[in-house]
Amino acid sequence: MFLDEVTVTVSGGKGGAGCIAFRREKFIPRGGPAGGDGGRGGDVIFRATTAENTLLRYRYRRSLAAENGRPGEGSERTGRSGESLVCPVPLGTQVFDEDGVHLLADLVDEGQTFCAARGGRGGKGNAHFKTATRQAPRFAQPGEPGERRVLRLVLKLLADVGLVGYPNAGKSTLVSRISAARPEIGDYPFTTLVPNLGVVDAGDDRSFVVADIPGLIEGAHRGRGLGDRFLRHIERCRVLALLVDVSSHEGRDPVEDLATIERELALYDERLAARPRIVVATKTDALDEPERLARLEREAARKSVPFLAISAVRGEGLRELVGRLARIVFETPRTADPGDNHSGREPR
Ligand SMILES: Nc1nc2c(ncn2[C@@H]2O[C@H](COP(=O)(O)OP(=O)(O)OP(=O)(O)O)[C@@H](O)[C@H]2O)c(=O)[nH]1
Ligand SMILES: [Mg+2]
Repeated sequence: MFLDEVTVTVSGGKGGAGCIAFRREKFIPRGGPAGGDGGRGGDVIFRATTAENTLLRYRYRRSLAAENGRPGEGSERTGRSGESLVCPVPLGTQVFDEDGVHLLADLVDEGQTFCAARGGRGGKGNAHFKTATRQAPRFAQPGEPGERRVLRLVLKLLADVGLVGYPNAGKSTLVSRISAARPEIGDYPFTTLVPNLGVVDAGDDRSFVVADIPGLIEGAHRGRGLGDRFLRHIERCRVLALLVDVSSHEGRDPVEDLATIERELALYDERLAARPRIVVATKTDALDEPERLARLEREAARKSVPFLAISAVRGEGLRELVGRLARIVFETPRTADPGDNHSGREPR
C-alpha cells in the first residue's frame, strides 16, 4: 500500500498545573509556600527517515497527541515534562497548513525534524508568588494548553529521474531491467497504480533513483485516467525520461503521444516543461513500421531534445540510456524549490 497525502491533527501536551503547598517541618513554624511548577507538555515532532516509504501509518492514526506535563509537587519539586511524540515520515514529506496553501516544512534529509505542535508551559507553583506582604499565597498557575492544529502531509518522492509516458509505454519494464525493483508489468493500461522507485547502479560506486509513475493520458490534468495526482512525485526529479512506444501495438502516433505527454506536463506545472529531458523510443524490437521511429527522432531533433531508442525486452540501448541519465543527474542540482506550493489542493 502507498499513501501520499493525509490530513492529521497534532496536539502538544498540556503543561502541568503549578502546585499549592507549604513547608511543614519540625521547628520551622509557618514554613512558607513550597508548591513546585508543573512540567512542560511534550511536543509533536515530524522526523524524516529512510525507514518509511509512505504516509500509510497515518491513515488510521490521524490524531497525534504528545503527553501532558505532570503537575508540580510540594517541596518545590517540578512536575515531570511530558514526552514528545516523534512521528516518522518518509524523506520528501512536505508539511502544509490545513488549507494546503502554506508550506511549513520540507523534510528531505535523513533525521531532519519539524516541531508541528509545541507543548504548553507548566504553571508556576505558589512558591513563586511569595512577596513581603503576601507570605502565604494560596494560589498557583494552571498549565498552558498545548498548541493544536490541523496539518496536511504530502509526500513527494525524491527521485533523480522521472519516467513519464502513456500507459503501456514500457516504463515498469524499463525499471525492472535497469534496477533491482520488480514492479508489476502487464499488457494492459494502468498496470502501475502507485509510484515505484528503483535504484540504478551507474558504475564508479555511483547510483541514482528512478521513479516509475502511473501512465498519463490526454486530459490527465483534468483527472482522466489516474489523472495527474502522481506527477507530484516527479516534481523534484533532475531529469525526465519521456517514454514513447514506437511499435504500432496501441494504434496511436508516436509524435502525437509525445506532444500529449509534453502538454500534460506543462498543464500540471509549467516549471516541468523546462526540466532537462530525454525522449526515449521504446519497444524497437516490435517496430513494424520504421518510419514511426524516424518521425519521432526528427521531432525530438526539431525540439532540440536528446533522443534514444531502446528495447527493454532485448536489453538494447539500456547501457547507453543509463549512462546518459547518469551524466545529466550528476551534473544537475536537485530541484527542491522551497517556495513550492503544490500540495494538490487549489488555494481557496
Ligand atoms: N516488445 C516489447 N514489449 C515491451 C517492451 N517493454 C515493455 N513491453 C510490453 O509492454 C507492455 C506494457 O509494459 P509495462 O512496463 O507494464 O508498461 P508501463 O508503461 O509501466 O504501463 P502502465 O503501468 O500501465 O502505465 C507489457 O506487455 C510489456 O511486456 C519492449 O521493449 N518490447
Ligand atoms: Mg507500469
